[in-house]
Amino acid sequence: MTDSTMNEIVLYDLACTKNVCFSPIVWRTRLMLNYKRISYRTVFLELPDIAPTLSKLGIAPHASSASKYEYTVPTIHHLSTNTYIMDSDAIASFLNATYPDPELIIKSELGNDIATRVRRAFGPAFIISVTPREMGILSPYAQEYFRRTREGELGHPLEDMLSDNKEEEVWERQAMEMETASKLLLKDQNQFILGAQPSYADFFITGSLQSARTVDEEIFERCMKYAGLQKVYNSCVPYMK
Ligand SMILES: N[C@@H](CCC(=O)N[C@@H](CS)C(=O)NCC(=O)O)C(=O)O
Repeated sequence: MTDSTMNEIVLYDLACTKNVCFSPIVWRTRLMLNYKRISYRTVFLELPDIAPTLSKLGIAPHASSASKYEYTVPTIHHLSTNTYIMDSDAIASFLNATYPDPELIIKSELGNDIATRVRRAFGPAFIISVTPREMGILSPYAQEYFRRTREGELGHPLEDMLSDNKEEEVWERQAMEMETASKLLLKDQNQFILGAQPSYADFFITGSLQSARTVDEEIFERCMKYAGLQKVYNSCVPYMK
């Protein structure tokens, strides 16, 4: 069974006022769907509607030991088998098993190592620069939820992250590690991290960059000064839609 437009999958994604995908995690799934040329349609959910919508579909919540939130996007509905899958890693495994061609390498020592080093280098700056600015692209309804839940986790107002030059300090503090991570991405002559074809590691990095770009173009431009990130991002542009 497919839906009326013959899509194979419904992708539950996170809504924003720009009406595009902005979650770095959903971008990983989206890039994979696009790379494998799987037809899908998107259902954008406002943050506070994720749990009520997905629970109503009969999806079991995440175990509390596995996730801060009971329900999350990305979630997919594979229409022909009527299977719902929540969690990007589980979705990636399912897509690779169900649509093996073209193959996408999800786990590899080199890919994991590089993605981890890029995350360690850029992650702290992304948290400070991106998180508070997400408020700028959420609807008032989602803003209230986002502020309440994230400030509850952080233990302070979102705006504090941008006060007292904290943002510049973290980018400066991380600069050397960022440069090292960027060089690592340039080491190989191949277009992608693991060779001539993309892998999940490329999508991990590109998803975060595209998310930052949607939240605030300046953060993205700052990242693009690192040639390694620029190379990965540009290589993945064909799979972005
Ligand atoms: N482990 C999950 C994490 C997904 C996740 O945290 N998604 C966020 C959006 S980026 C979410 O759905 N949050 C629900 C909430 O804040 O209530 C995965 O990899 O899919």
